[in-house]
Amino acid sequence: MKKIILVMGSASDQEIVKETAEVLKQFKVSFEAKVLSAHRTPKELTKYVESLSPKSTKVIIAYAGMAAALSGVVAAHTTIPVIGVPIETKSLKGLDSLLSTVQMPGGIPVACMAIGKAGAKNAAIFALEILALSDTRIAKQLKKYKQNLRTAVIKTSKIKL
Ligand code: RP5
Repeated sequence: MKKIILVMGSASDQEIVKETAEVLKQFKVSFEAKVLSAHRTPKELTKYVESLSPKSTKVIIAYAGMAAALSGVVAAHTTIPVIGVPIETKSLKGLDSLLSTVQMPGGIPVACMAIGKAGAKNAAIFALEILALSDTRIAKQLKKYKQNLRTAVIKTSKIKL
């Protein structure tokens, strides 16, 4: 079983999930991706999450839009840390997904990221930061990644308007 699992509520979420996948590939960390819905396939979702062992899987990232129950339901069935990514929606611009993901009751935490692409990218970085606690290769890569972000901003800091 992979250390990082990506679960999306619908195949229609995959464009956003790809943002996470790209970062993980860049860091050469493998992952498994699944489409499972809290509302449409509740039994299959439960069975899958219960099959994951904290001995091998270290982080689960869940992506869902609208009444986004997915990350919370995943968290309800495991002690593996769960990161939630709210998907942007047409009607409410993802505010619906954000509130459904972030407003978890006490005892069942979900680490909620930003709505959409930035959230999906940050989910990858956050998952890597968790792995880096016991993996020096990833820790070194993350340090370099943040240094590169800093350098990129410094390059553009002298701005003429
Ligand atoms: C959620 O409902 C999914 O995560 C998706 O973001 C949203 C809409 O799903 P589709 O109707 O496009 O399958 O469960």
